[in-house]
Order: sequence, then C-alpha cells, then structure tokens
Amino acid sequence: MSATRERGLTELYQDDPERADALTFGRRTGIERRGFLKGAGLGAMAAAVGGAIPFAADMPAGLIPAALAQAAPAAAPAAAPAAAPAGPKPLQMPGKAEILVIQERPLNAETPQHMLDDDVTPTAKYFVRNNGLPPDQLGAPASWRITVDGEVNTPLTLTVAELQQRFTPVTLKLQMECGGNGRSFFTPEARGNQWGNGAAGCAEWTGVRLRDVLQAASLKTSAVYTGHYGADKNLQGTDAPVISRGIRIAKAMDEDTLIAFRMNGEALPNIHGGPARLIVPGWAGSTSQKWLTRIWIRDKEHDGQGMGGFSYRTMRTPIVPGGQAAEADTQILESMPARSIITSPEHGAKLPANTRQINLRGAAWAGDKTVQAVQVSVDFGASWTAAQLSAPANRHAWQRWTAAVTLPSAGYFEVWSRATDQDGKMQPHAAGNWNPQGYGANPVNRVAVLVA
Ligand SMILES: Nc1nc2c(c(=O)[nH]1)N[C@H]1C(S)=C(S)[C@@H](COP(=O)(O)O)O[C@H]1N2
Ligand SMILES: [Mo]
Repeated sequence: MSATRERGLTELYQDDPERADALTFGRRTGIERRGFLKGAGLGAMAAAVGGAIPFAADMPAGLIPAALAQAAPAAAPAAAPAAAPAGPKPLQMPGKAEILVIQERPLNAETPQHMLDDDVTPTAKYFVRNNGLPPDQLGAPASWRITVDGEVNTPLTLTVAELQQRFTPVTLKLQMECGGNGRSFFTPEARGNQWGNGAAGCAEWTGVRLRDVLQAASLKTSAVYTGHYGADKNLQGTDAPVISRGIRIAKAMDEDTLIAFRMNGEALPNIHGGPARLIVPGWAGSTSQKWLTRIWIRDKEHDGQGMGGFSYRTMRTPIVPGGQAAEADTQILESMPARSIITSPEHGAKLPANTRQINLRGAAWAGDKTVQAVQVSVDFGASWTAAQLSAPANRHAWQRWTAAVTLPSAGYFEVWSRATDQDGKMQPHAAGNWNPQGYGANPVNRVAVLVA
C-alpha cells in the first residue's frame, strides 16, 4: 500500500482508478484521513480535483478535497474526477425519485443533498430507512389498530378511523433525520449504513397528537417512558421485533409528537410506515416507529430492540476515535445536533469559467432547538459570511437559508456551511464524539464546485 502511494496520486489514479480509490478511501465516502495525500504535491491534488486551488494556502494539512472524498450521485458531476468513487445506485421504485440506495436488503436509501432543495420534502424524494422488511398484509388503512398499554389506567386499542374521530387533527412541517445521518464522516469508519447528510427530510405530516391519545389512556404517575412496536418482519424470520425504541414521557407529551397517517397531504405510503406511524421530530428517526401497532408505557427507560448495547447510544465521556468503548459509559440518543446542508449548487457542480459569484441555498436544523445562524465559507473556513436564515414554518420544521459568495478567479472551490443552534453550539469542522455505531456526526457541510 505504501509502495503504491509513493507513485503519486495522479499516476495512481491514471493506472487503476478503482484500486486507487480502494487504497486511499476504502469505501464510497471519504473522510479526512490524516496524511493520506502526504507526498502528493499541490499539482497532483489540483490534477485530481480537476482545477487549480486558489485558496490552497488556507487548506488545512491532511484535508482530503471534498471532490475526492465525498461520493457524488451516479450521474457523475463534472467536478468529481473520473477516478472518484462510484456512487450508489439510484432507487427504482414506483412513487419514489431516484434517491441513492445505500443498502438493498433491508432497503435503505438517502436523498442526495441537492434533491433536498424544497421547503417541504416531497414524498418521492424522502429518504427510506428500514431495519427489516415492511409488512405486506396491511388490510384497510382505517381498520389498522394501535394499542396503548402498560402504565396507563385505561388501556386502549383504537383503529386509525377511531383516532381520526376522537382526536383533533394536526398538520405540521416536521424535520426528522436518522440517528446515523452523517455517519460516513466519522474517522475511523463506524459500524452501520454509511449515510452522507441525506437521511433527513422535512415533510408535512398529518395525524393526531400522541399527547391526546396518552391523555385518553390516562397515564399513571409511574409512566416515564414509551416503548414502540411495529408490524415489520425481521430479516432472520423470527418473531423478535425489528426495532423497538422509545422516548421519555416529556417528549411523548410534546404537542409536535404525532401519530401520523398522512404525508404531504396524501395517505401515508407503506414504505414510510403507512397506515400509521409515529413522528418524533428532532429526535433520532428510529423513535418514529413505522407501521405502528403498540405503544407500551413503561416505568423505566425502554429496553426494546435498539435501546441497549451501542445501539442509538453515544458516549458520555469522549473516547479516542476507534478506541474501546464501555457500554456503561453510553447514553441513549435523543435530540439531534445542529446540521446545515447546501442544497444548491449540487456537489460536484461545474460552473462557467467566468463565474465569480455563486448563489447558495440550503437547509438547517438542530433537533429540538432552532438554528440561530448559518455561515458559509469558500476558503476552507478561513473566513465566514452570514447566510440569510428564515424562521421555521412551525416549531420543529427545518429552516431554509440563502447566501451569495464571491470567488477571486476560476478554479476548484469548496463551499462550506455551518449552523449554530439557539444555545450557540456550532457544527464542528470534523465529526466529533466518535462512538462505535456512529451517531450524531454533524461536521461542517462541504460541497465541491469547479469553475472552469
Ligand atoms: N417499524 C419500523 N419503524 C422504523 C424503522 C424500522 O426499521 N421499522 N426505522 C426507523 C429509522 S432508523 C428511521 S431513521 C425512520 C426512517 O423513516 P423513513 O423510512 O420514513 O424515512 O423510521 C424509523 N421507524
Ligand atoms: Mo434511523
């Protein structure tokens, strides 16, 4: 491996691009692997990214250019060199756009960032995250049953039709992202689907408040947590639940936590959990149980599938990335950290040679919190400019932003964006608080642009 590297990056890529990628990146998405470009001169790097790097002097040592590090959609953008890692395949499914398949069985597909350029994410573009196989025996949506039991005075079993009759309908724009969103940015690689930033979306959900249903069931004073169950089947063919996560009662009683049966004004599609699912906005998406059949009210933190070991757990005390983690020193993932994404221009965009200004659009969110600022940079973070940030359409909706950046010349640029939450907490430059299963990676967003 080291012998191959000594041959220099350009030569390596010319001879055998696939092998070069395997050696340098090891997988589809990349990471700042310190020292990986060691020995490769600036010329080699410029050749690899397809153009001179005007802000090369500001480039942190060891940084892998985003054009090389981050896979671009299969429809290869011009700035991504021919040698860039081959991207995942586009999804082929009726009713769904060609989002990117990360895993085929179970089906997992993420939305490329430039396809998240709507205020409200269309259902067709919304990411898909399955831990098992969606149920095929669904019956009539109106007769789908959901049970609420455990620490309640009045256990309930209600059909969707009864939920709709008994409780006030609510329609809200709510952001939700997979707890593993951004996992591919961890170094070293953490276990699980190597998501970029596109296991996220902000759809318009219609349903009833979970709070209203829990009040109808009358919570006992011992009720502290929920446990969720769905009708999907696991891949092992046993009866064990595919995933059974839960939330603290306070979040269950938040007026934005819904049992949803409509998505973007239409009946909830099966692939997104129809006939009925939970939407727990701002928290790890795994708590938003699809094909919801039961909510078990617990007198302690729920201990279902996906609550123990290192599942959906982050470190209380930071450890050395890739190092030994102790289960006892983990905590369950709840509200997600701040994240911003650039939704235009597209990663890998090639712009006309005379381009000196780029208008940017993006989205930002921060779990239960609002985003107070988004900043952008085109000089590898040496200087930052404030973006115009809009207020959320409602609490727990993502926020859209726009900005304009100016360029000194043609060449290879990276547009970076970073969000700051209401408490002043900002996206880090590299994914921090490494944990074995890779949750909560929210580094500064980077998009490669070639002006040539
Ligand atoms: N029943 C069930 N619910 C589930 C899952 C699942 O595998 N089974 N996956 C969860 C995870 S990890 C996420 S991120 C979201 C994804 O929702 P989506 O597929 O509608 O995007 O659903 C959650 N609800
Ligand atoms: Mo998830």
